[in-house]
Amino acid sequence: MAFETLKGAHFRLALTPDGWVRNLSVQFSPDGLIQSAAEDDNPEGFAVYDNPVVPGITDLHSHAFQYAMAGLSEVRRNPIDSFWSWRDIMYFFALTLSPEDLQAIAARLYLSLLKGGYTGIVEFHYVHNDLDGTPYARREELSLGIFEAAQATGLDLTHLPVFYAHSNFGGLTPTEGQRRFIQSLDGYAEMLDSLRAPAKAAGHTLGIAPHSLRAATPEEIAKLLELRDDLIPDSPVHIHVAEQVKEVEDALAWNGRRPVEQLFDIAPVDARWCLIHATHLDDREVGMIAKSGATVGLCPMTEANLGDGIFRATDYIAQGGVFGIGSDSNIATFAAQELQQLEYSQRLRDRQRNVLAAMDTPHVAANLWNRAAQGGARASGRPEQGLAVGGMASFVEITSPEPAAMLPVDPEAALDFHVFAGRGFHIGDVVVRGKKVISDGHHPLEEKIVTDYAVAMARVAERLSARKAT
Ligand code: NGQ
Ligand code: ZN
Repeated sequence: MAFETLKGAHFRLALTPDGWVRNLSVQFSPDGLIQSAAEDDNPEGFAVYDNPVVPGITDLHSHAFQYAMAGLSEVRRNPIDSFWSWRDIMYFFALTLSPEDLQAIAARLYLSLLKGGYTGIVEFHYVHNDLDGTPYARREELSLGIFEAAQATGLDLTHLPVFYAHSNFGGLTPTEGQRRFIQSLDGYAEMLDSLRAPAKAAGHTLGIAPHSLRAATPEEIAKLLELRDDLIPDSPVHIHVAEQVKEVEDALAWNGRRPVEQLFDIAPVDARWCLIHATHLDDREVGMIAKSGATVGLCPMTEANLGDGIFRATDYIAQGGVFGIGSDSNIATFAAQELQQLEYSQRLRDRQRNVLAAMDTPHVAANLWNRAAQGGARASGRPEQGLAVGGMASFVEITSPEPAAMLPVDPEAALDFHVFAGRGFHIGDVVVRGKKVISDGHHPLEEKIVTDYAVAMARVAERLSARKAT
């Protein structure tokens, strides 16, 4: 898709890493970075943004296919429903989707994410095989559909083919329901290798992802890290860890070590790593992650939806820990909603207000937004993010659905309004690496993407009811 390329922009009010700045002109390099920034009266005549502008956030964790099942698992079917009963429904759903469906779902999701304040995505992709569990003729078939979706929508993609081989700690045999995810190390290596050329041609970043310590053994993780050093050195490594209490219990039962401890035992966790969820941590583990420079990938709306628990954000941030946000199951697609939920989880636990602010950034939303933008960039293997020289030319214009009393008095409250009283989370233009992909809330391929999705959903609904009937 050919989008309009901007040479620069002039912001009346922009959130920079140092806080809000007025009358900021930024000039972009051909590769979509900010090459100069100055407070001036727009001598170059760049496109002017009257509404507040904030850096685009990279959504650091998504399973695109789950977007299409959002809302289908909110019915109690057991005396106690849990993450694990949700997972059974999710497996059932995954066994219904064709390659065309997956691509249509991913494009629809990515369109929503762009309109939700995100300019990048890290796709944690683990549906690899055909319905019967055999690899496609091209092993990377479904990954290529994700590439297509990213290109059509203009969302900046970091693609993580996931290694998935077992059903629990100790290398247990996978279940029938997991058959679309399962690969040998050799098959995985072949797929990763085949993805390198198309990723490079399209400007996507690649990384690796052992699904979890449940799905990959320590030996397999060591092999995956070697493979990454050979094929895609220095690229990101993501893993799900310590999301559920049962996972901590199973880890302890297996070798007496908690999941995060196990991870640090077996792997050189550093700033290239992203630990997804890390919900259940003891004091030592909070410190270990913060010190490592790894990003914690928080997915607050999904974690709330699945009943995971509350991340120790206050302790972790106090120790200098880096975090970003992910939409994960895609039950929600607005960055603002994730940040709101993150702050509210801490308020509810601590019975306080304005918890995740900082001394130098008292506005909660600005503090969370900038940190999540920086964490997302780190976890996705991209340049620094922030509206300053060297940052990505990826930004989002925040519009207001109705006049707000405090905005003329305190324009910087616009982001607080967006995050905590968004009333629909209105967004105007979205620019990704210098390209305007959303213009005044609209995407040029919107109609086609929405129609393709509707057609795919009709097919999926038919297959779901046929399978339910049998
Ligand atoms: C996933 N989702 O891979 O989609 C997981 C569930 C698992 C989240 N953890 C499967 N939110 O962890 O076993
Ligand atoms: Zn996940």
